[in-house]
Amino acid sequence: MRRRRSLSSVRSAIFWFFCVCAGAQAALAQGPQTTPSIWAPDSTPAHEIYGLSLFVLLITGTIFAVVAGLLTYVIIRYRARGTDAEHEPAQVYGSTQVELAWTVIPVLIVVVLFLTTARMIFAIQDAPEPKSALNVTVVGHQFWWEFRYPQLGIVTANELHVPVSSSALPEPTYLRLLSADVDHSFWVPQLAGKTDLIPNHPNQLWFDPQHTGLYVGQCAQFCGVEHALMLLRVYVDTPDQFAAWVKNQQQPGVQDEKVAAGRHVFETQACMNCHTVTGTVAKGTFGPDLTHLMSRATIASGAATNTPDNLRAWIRDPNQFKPGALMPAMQLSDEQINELVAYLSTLH
Ligand code: HEC
Ligand SMILES: [Cu+2]
Repeated sequence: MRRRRSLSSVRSAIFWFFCVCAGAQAALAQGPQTTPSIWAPDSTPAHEIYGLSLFVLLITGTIFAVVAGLLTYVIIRYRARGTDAEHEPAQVYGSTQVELAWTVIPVLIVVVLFLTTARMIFAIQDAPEPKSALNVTVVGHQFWWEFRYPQLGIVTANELHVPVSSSALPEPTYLRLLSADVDHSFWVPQLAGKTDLIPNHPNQLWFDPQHTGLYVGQCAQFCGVEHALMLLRVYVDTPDQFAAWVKNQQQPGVQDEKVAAGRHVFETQACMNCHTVTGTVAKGTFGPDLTHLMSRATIASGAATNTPDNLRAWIRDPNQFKPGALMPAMQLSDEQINELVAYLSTLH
């Protein structure tokens, strides 16, 4: 029995050792990862958080190794042998020195952890915003993200585009975090720490991604039934890609006569009460702006890829992808849905 307990300490020590190795290895990978990763920071705040977590892991890992090591030693060295069990060993009570040691040392350790963490939080939060910074207002909605670029006059949803920020040309992105309903949390672990979007309490977050590509994240605060399908995509573009994206987003919705039937359905059904297509009568703001729907790779906050089939299925019944999503199934005919999808497919 005792031998087995010491074995399990050894086993968990090995487990932790492998965790740290796996983390260190993943950290060597550069650039965006396909799943949210805390092991591959790629922006200043994320690097700072990563460094701090390694420091915390080192301290707690050392404590674990010392305690587990002593425990293992004592269990093996002083295990019951032969007739030992018949006599109770000498009992020792109270030692001021030992008690002081095991009180003062942990308090000191906690103070060190607290101070390093607090210092890092303030260093990130107080970083002065450079003139070259891009400002984006993020509004959390049940269960999607609204992105507004006040300097550029752009409104989009779910897929954030930002420029890459190199040391030669620093162009960090500063997010102002708001919420339209409940508490959400913006978390793209490779770029920055999680920060909540609280109604009536604007928060701020910044990052300066060092590589181009797609960084993924998610809402990290339970905000309702579809919380788990409130995914985040941050595209880090080269300066040219970003300028082209901005130029396209600033255009009004394309008006193609070939899809007038679908546009008519859109503007005579409730769609227009909840969605905006700039340049048309549709000015709703309850749901995502659809002016450039086709510039997005996914729909419904990453719940499905943006294909005509998925759009059809989504409009027929949003609950198929996202049970609890706040867009109603509108009981439209197949013909109306096909016309709608043809129209939406022109919104590049
Ligand atoms: C009551 C308001 C409401 C109405 C009416 C409505 N929608 Fe929506 N729509 C939403 C909301 C909210 C979402 C976001 C759902 C989510 O991701 O959780 C959405 C999402 C979408 C999306 C995905 C957009 C994206 O970028 O993720 C499309 C496309 C869409 N709606 C089309 C339509 C069409 C077409 C109609 C009319 C047939 C319509 N909607 C009617 C509220 C509405
Ligand atoms: Cu949320």
